[in-house]
Amino acid sequence: MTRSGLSDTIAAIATAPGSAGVGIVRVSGPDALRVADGLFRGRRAPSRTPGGRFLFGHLTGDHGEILDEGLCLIFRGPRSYTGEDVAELQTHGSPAVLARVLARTLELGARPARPGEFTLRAYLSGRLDLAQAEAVLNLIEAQTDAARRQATLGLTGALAGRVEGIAVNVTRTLAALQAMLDYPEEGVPDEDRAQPLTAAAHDLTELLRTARAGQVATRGARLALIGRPNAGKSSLLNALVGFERSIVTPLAGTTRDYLEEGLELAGVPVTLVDTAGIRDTADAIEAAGVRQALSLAGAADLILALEDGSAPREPLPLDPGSGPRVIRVRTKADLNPAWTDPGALDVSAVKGTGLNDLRGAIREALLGDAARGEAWLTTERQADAARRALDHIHAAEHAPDDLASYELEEALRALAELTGRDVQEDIVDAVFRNFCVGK
Ligand SMILES: Nc1nc2c(ncn2[C@@H]2O[C@H](COP(=O)(O)OP(=O)(O)OP(=O)(O)O)[C@@H](O)[C@H]2O)c(=O)[nH]1
Ligand SMILES: [Mg+2]
Repeated sequence: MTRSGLSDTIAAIATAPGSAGVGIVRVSGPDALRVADGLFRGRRAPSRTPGGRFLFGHLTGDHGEILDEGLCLIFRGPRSYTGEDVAELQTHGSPAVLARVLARTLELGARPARPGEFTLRAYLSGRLDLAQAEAVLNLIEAQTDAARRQATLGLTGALAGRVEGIAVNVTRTLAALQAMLDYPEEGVPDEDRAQPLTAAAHDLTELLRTARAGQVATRGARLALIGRPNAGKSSLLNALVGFERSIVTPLAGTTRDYLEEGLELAGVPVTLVDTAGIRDTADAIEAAGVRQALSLAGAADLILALEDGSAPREPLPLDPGSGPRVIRVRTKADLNPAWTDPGALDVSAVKGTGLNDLRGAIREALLGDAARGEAWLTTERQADAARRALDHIHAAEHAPDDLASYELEEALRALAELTGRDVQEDIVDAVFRNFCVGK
């Protein structure tokens, strides 16, 4: 996508494919209202109607024949989504009608919009910062309430506000450093340099902590159920999803292949992965399942490590420390305990006890403090910029003054990138390419 051609007028069907009650063709650009004039018959011509109004009338074909009854919403730049003149033609949501109306706008001089081009124009006209544009994308794609909430927060510019606060502190330190270099005889107190920088590093670390949670809320998380044979993994999966998804028998080694089931847990899209029980075995099929289980555990966002609470304890070969976080679950809590562990959650899949505590622990492990925080980092691009800014700040903390200035300027550049005030064209293009046409 190029910056050129912003002076032309673009059009696209803005609503999802398929039949619906209402469908919208969106037209944006200097000729948007004139294009609308060409196909909309109402009490007034769209180009003679003030912004913020709508007209009721008919959408017509090239011979004036009526295609559908509908509305024309008129926005005049800069007070529109794109910052340009915009006409939104609302018809009944018939794919045939929408296709004809779109074709008409193209005959009248508009060109087909590229994916994300409406939002790109909003960004280029300064209506949205890049983080807000990403929030639009996340909002369109939000399948769950947690994802929707985050995207809405992003839309308000809350993230930009948080980043701005960090940038202010970096700038203060940079100013102090520069004063020192320019007027060495004046003497700038050390705390004027160090303190704002410590605050900036702290805030940035907090913000980075939200990155994983933000991605989890948007994209979902994979949870691997890991344990010895007969620990109750399949039973727990069934209890959490609410139906008999996985085969349960009293025989150890029932599950061999892994299987997945999606559900929403506390507003987060979660994929539960049931795996083969881990043990040494001569059976080649089961051994393959065990290897698979261990590799699924390593790739998961969170591991539920299940141990049978009614049988002698056998430690699981999961290395603590590295790898995904682990929630320990003591299963079969309805039976006589063979052991107890305050670090494990007592759950009975058969009786259904402990399931709510488990759901709470999962939510806490996935979203953590971020669930209570304000704006999150929701894309890898944002997290990467935040990480680089923090690296430069840390480097500045230990560098001589002239080098520190350089590091802080780099940190500010990374922070500006985070909200998109200073980003290279190819990054902007990559962000907008993910949009669908009409957004
Ligand atoms: N009393 C009681 N029995 C349970 C509970 N959960 C599982 N069981 C029993 O334990 C046995 C094994 O359960 P599964 O869910 O198949 O265990 P698994 O970990 O999937 O076993 P594999 O697939 O063989 O690795 C079955 O007979 C279950 O009925 C529980 O909470 N309470
Ligand atoms: Mg099983």
